[in-house]
Amino acid sequence: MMEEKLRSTLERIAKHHAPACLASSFGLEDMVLIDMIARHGIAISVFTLDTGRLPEETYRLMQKVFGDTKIEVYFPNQDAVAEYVGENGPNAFYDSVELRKACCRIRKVEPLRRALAGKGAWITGIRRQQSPTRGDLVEAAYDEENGLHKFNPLLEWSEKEIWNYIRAHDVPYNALHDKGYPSIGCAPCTRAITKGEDIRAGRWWWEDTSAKECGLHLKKA
Ligand code: ADX
Ligand code: SF4
Repeated sequence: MMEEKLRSTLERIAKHHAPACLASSFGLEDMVLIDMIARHGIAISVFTLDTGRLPEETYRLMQKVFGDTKIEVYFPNQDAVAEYVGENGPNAFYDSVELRKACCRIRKVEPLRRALAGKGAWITGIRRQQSPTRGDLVEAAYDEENGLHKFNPLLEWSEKEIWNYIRAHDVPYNALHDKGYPSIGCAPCTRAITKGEDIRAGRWWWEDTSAKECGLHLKKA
């Protein structure tokens, strides 16, 4: 039932908003979407933002996916990274929220702009339950910031429903999920969580909860 709805949603987006693309960080939700798109041959391209600081486990999964699905990989602007690291050092994101956001801007937000240029819509794996800041999101909206439609087709899926799909279709997933990492970003900015902690508690764990977004999904979509 949910799968049927997801399939028809993706097919509708592909048809009405071509060229449509999926933003993938190879998290569990993105793996569900990649599987759906590949299984049914839906005309949606897949891209990822390789920040250069991803965990080895993510690269291993990405390599596995490369076997069956074409992935467009976007990298940060080399000069911008060189300038930032030259001025502030490689791990300056721990020093202040400003420096952390500047790093995310260079390594994620600007490459995202390039990835979305010329596209009719983008699709994400965002779920409402992931974070209090995602409580008021909607499944489909115009993304003013990037100038195209944005779809969050898994918005109402629960973590259990995601896992059920992954297991039912034997979809590969990031090895870190079995080591206490429900939410995975860059290696230096992600840690495992302990029982009872919020699922995003391991992202930018040294910061206040209110600051914890990287800028990819800032605007109310
Ligand atoms: S983040 O804003 O905190 O980094 P999160 O990890 O929850 O985002 O992922 C939410 C969605 O954002 C993913 O399902 C994916 O669609 C997109 N996304 C996040 N990181 C990347 C990335 N590195 N490359 C492409 N898409 C990404
Ligand atoms: Fe930089 Fe950390 Fe943001 Fe990755 S998550 S872009 S390493 S600050």
